[in-house]
Amino acid sequence: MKKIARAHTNIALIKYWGKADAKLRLPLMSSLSMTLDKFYSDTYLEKTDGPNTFILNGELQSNSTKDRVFKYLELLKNKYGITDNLIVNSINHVPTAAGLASSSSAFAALAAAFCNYYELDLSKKELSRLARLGSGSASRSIYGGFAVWNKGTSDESSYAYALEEHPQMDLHLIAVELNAQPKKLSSTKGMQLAQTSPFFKPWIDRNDLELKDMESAIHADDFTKLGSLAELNASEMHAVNSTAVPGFTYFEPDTIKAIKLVQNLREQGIECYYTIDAGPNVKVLCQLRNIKNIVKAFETSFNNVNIVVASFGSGISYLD
Ligand code: 2P0
Repeated sequence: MKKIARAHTNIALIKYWGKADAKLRLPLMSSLSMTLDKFYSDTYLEKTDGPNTFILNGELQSNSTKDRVFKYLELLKNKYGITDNLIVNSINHVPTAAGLASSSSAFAALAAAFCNYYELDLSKKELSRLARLGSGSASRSIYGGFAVWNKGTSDESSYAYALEEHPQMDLHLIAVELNAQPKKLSSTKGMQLAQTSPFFKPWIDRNDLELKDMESAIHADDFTKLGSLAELNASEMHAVNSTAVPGFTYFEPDTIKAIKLVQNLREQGIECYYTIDAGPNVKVLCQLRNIKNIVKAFETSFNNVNIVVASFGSGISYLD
């Protein structure tokens, strides 16, 4: 049996930023993402006579990361009537240099490793639902290419599906790490607070329209439309953060500098768009012909910036 489950991280072009049900991780909006090739988590399980154990990148974990993994493991075990204690072995191939969160790949890989280990034979839809219970964005990492997480209204109806698993679109993502410090406000807390913004409801009301527009940009292979919509959606997410009560921001001064750089590059005819998640780092969407110039511009404008260029990654896979 192939024992390692591999899941790639994904970046939302239409963001998930609010829960309708925190326990079931049902979102307030549907989201759409691009799975990335360069960043992934490999996970496998072993039974143990000792207590549950989590080993990440070869190191025994004893912090809050471990608590979240064990809580999820208990949920999986209870759901399928399993009483074994387990060792979770994970390797995150998400370079710290990328400044990307790894919870999407981590919980997708763990869900897949568990189902694989116990030969549960779940459909991808069921696996997506299960991964969602670990971390919302993990529901989308079951698939390669473009995935949509349909918000649904219940555990059964909230899952992701593949919009296009092997897109031919000329789309690349330049992950720019401006700041390697761990974020001060978790996504879970940030998305709770965001709901106090007077602009939160108007934003949610636009979700169907933005999702439909993004899907049609993908189907039409329209990079300009895709990039503009992704940038708008990310800006809306950060606008509701800054107008929450109390307001907050994930931006650092360098984040603003990077936004301006993207705008300047665009004015010079180098087409690119930014998207930003729950942290200060910036991801730049662009086409192949502009990668070199954009990377050069970031290296010139920032000292010691870490840059990783990614494109489409695949869905869940299993390895020996
Ligand atoms: C997303 N993010 O759609 C959004 C955009 C960050 C900004 O999903 O609480 O770690 O585990 O369900 O998935 C980060 O939140 O949140 C996230 P939980 P998750 O990718």
